[in-house]
Amino acid sequence: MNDLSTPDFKTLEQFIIEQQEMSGGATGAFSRLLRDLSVAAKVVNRDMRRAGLVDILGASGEVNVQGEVQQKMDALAHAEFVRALRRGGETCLIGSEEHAEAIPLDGDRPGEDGRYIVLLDPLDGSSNIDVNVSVGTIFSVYHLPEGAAPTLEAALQPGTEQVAAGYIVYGSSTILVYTTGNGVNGFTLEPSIGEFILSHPNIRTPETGTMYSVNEGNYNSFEDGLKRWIKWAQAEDKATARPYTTRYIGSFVSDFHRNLVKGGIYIYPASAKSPEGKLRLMYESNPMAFIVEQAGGMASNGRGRVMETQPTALHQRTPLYIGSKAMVEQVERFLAGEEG
Ligand code: P6P
Repeated sequence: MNDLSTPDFKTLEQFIIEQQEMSGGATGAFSRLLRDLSVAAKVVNRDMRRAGLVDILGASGEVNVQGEVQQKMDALAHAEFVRALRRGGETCLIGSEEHAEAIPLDGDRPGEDGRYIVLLDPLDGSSNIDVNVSVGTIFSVYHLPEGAAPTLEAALQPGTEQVAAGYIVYGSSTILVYTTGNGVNGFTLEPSIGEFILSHPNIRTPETGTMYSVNEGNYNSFEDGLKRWIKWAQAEDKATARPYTTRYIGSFVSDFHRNLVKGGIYIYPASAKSPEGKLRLMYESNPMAFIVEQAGGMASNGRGRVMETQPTALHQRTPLYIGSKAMVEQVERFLAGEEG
């Protein structure tokens, strides 16, 4: 007996198959890759929810390539995504924040090596886990170029070449948001049936906003244009809804998701502590840039489009100004000395 009280819903799997059927000639490999990522996300979500109960909190004592003390959940999340992608057989190479080198995967189906490259921040913001602040996974997908070997060189493609990008935020709900270049859609995990359900169809980010996310503790070493913009945002002016509101969680995926839905800008600029910025280009900035552009927003390194950066290293960093288009454009004008 169908429980008519349950509102009709569409699962991520159904959505992926619909998208596949709309893209003529699709082999299903890409759909299987997205499924592999969603399965790993469910496992990481399960472990995240237990983190407080099972001894997987706190630092593993290892340091990752960034020199950051690796949280145990970081290591577990990395292992889970690698396991799921290796098992799925659609991926030939992984680049991960938690691993110094790119990781080649031999397809589990001999002779059918995967055609996709996946770049991954398995658990961004993991230093927040011990204090129960939401964290997230970020992924970026490229094709292996025709005739190329699955090496780091094949992975170092500009963000404009991405075929998909997404994130999972493990917050009050667990939400998976992704794009394949045809808009942005969000799915909320329904734990009672273990399915991601379409909850945020065709996300469009507001053209502007009144929230900004930046670590103002580094203010003194910001470049002048950014200092002037921050003071502009803090000035009293009812006509432009100022002063703006600061919201900075210290977890990029969470700040990004809030700004995507409500409007706002996230800024991690170059500073004395982080001369190249802190956010990584390949598996944080580029995937979020793809998503925000597909939702009508903008992502800049302060001087130009982040996704047009030609990468030279897997873990390279970039200054990042990302969110509502009008806000990013205005900060760029302040940085160029054309406003303020
Ligand atoms: P800070 C987490 O380590 C992270 O990469 C982002 O998730 C977050 O926005 C940023 O760093 C926080 O860095 O220097 O402000 O503590």
